[in-house]
Amino acid sequence: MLIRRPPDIRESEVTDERLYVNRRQFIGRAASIGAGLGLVSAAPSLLSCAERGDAAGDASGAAAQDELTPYEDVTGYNNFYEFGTGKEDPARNAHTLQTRPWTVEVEGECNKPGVYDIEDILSRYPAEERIYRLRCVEAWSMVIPWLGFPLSDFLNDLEPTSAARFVEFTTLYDPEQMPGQRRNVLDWPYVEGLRMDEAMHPLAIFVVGLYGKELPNQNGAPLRLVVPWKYGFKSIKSIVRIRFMRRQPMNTWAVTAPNEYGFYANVNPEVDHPRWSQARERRIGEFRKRRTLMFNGYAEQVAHLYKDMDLRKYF
Ligand SMILES: Nc1nc2c(c(=O)[nH]1)N[C@H]1C(S)=C(S)[C@@H](COP(=O)(O)O)O[C@H]1N2
Ligand SMILES: [Mo]
Repeated sequence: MLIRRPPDIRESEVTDERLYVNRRQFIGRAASIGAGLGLVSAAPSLLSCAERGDAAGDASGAAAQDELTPYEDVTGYNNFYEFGTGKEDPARNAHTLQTRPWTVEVEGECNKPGVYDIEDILSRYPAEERIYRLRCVEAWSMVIPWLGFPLSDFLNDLEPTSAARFVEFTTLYDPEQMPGQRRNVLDWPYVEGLRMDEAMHPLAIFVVGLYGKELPNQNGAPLRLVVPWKYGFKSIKSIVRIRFMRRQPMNTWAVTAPNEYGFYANVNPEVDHPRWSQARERRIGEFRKRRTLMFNGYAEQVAHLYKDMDLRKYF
């Protein structure tokens, strides 16, 4: 099949005039603080990084040799239950989400609690491209050129105290904007959490865009987490609150089905989901099944975080 690369995507195919203007503003802002993400320069760098499998790609998680999942699939086949439970629902319904104005509330065990404006976050933390695999618990996967910045950059600036052992993230709750929240399919709002050392790992990023563009609503605009060695459900979308905690937070899927979804949710081909195997996965756009890799292929970088843990117990 034809795998489309970023330079092959014509502007008119992927966006409308309004988004185009937004994107120019977004990119202009990033460029003004030195990220150099101009549209013209972004495309060739995407191509060369993906094709060369160069050092930058390897450092960002060794996914550089993988074919990128086409833009249409990344933005058209989603899990975002706030907009429906079908894979095509988010792309169809997420236009009701208003991503400006947008604030992120910070609370708990840190010296800099407060309300942070998304514009300030975007201008303070330059977005860089990271090509990561995303492995959904439902045994499909994608390879996505995210635009984001290390989660640790932001968290460190909030000065967590020594009492902070976990960090919790919460999605917007607003059934007007998120019609899926009118049904009790999940315990709203969607909540996720990480242990502090996981959150500080350089592979964990806050994402603000993909394929060189502003993040589409269905992918979790304006700010989402991406933790590439964990099942996709840990990568919480449209975040409005961050809380530093002494105790392990609850997370939505573990609340919903505690025997099926744990807190850690590390990608692990050796621990099956109670209703299906996790040994293989289907890369979206392919027909053959691939072997699922331990920690989604990031074992070299992250296995030390779990070295004394029983991964069957802490699944
Ligand atoms: N708020 C929220 N975040 C969410 C979800 C969701 O339903 N609501 N789904 C998760 C799941 S199960 C996956 S696989 C990824 C999908 O991310 P993508 O649609 O950008 O590929 O988002 C995760 N983040
Ligand atoms: Mo998922």
